[in-house]
Amino acid sequence: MAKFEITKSKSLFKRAVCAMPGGVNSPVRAFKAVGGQPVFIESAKGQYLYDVDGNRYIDYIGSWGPMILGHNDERVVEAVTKQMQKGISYGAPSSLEVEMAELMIEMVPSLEMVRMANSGTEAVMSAIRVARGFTGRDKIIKFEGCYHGHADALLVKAGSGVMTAGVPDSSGVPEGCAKDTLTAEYNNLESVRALFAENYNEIACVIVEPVAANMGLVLPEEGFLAGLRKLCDNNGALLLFDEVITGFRLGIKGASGYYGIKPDITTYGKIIGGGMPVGAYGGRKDIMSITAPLGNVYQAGTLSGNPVAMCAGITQLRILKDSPEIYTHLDALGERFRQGAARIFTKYKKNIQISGTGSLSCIYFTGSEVHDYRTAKTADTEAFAKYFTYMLNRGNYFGPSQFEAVFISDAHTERDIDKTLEDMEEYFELYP
Ligand code: KE4
Repeated sequence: MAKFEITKSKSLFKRAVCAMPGGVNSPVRAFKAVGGQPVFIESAKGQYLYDVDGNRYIDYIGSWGPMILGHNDERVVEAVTKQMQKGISYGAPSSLEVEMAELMIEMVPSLEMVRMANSGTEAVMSAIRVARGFTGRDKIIKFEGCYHGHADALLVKAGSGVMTAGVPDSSGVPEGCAKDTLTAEYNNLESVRALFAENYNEIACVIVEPVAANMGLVLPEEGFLAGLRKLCDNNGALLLFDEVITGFRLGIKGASGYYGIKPDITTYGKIIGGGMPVGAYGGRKDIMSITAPLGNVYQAGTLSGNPVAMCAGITQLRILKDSPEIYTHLDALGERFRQGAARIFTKYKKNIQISGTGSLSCIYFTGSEVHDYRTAKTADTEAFAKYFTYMLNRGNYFGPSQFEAVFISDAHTERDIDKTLEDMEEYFELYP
């Protein structure tokens, strides 16, 4: 199999590892889970990434979710370029922040008030603080394998890069920070019920990825999300949907609209920034009103509501809101990918699972049906690494970890999906 020539990426990586931990600014990018080294990206357009050695890849990461329209959508670039002529950051209110908040509230029924932040981590950290402030309770419930950013209290049996690194939790998190974080099993309401019973009236909120996209891709089983809603209502706890990935991806109302469950607080990131650094949390007005300066839960950010990020996000959200056919296209491409992959696994009798919904998918190298962290962990990460490397060298750029999702954008075409499936079939032909 001819490997892509990556001479320039190699010399860049040699420098990078001297200047940055692991040579990257986010662990999963380092390719530690798949071997080899990362390629350095020179540019991106539509569904394609171009590395510094001139290799072209069909991009199935999309910057981990933000690039739902594809890279460098002209409409987003034009809006951002125009805004840049007026100023990059003010540190004072701008009309763009009002427009963004009003637009999100208009698009998502459960949102009555919104606060902007600069990352998903910041949004979740702040939302947890608001939940604790509102209920006067300290404990939270999260799910094994779900990832909610790298705030101390959330780095407990987390997914994404933590799961990829195979470290159950991060060092450097004081016992005091993690002790109030209880973990339940995804899709197991009994495990949640037990925690509520053992911690009666002490739980501020349950935080959940309504579609778990950080242990690969695990869908909520029938009744799971509704069951969480009921358990929270019966125990005076808040239900927090972490929609940093699913927000505005599973339709304009995100997962809460897709599954018809109304959370009390929702966190966002990625898509709402159009590729610029962003986060947000929002929900019921009575809850959000305890946030400073209105209430006594403090939260702040120098660049929160940054005009350039708001401009990129507003433009992207308006395109999604005005063009419902985009979601039809995303769903169809996702389905084409999953059905094509399933056909290949059957043909070659491979013990591989394919999961997904809409434009989110995951291929698990395991014979077990994956419905939670424990079953996701049965995946053969070595087998995934071999497959990943082959596909990368054929110009298909997937997340460099078995425990990340496959992201498809509106810029992808049927031809791209079919080309990727042809390469996948070739791989299993060569390596039965
Ligand atoms: P950021 O702080 O990375 O913007 O968002 C954290 C976060 C919160 N909640 C969910 C559900 C998330 O998926 C994320 C971040 N997603 C990962 C991708 N699995 C980011 C990739 C990375 O860490 O480099």
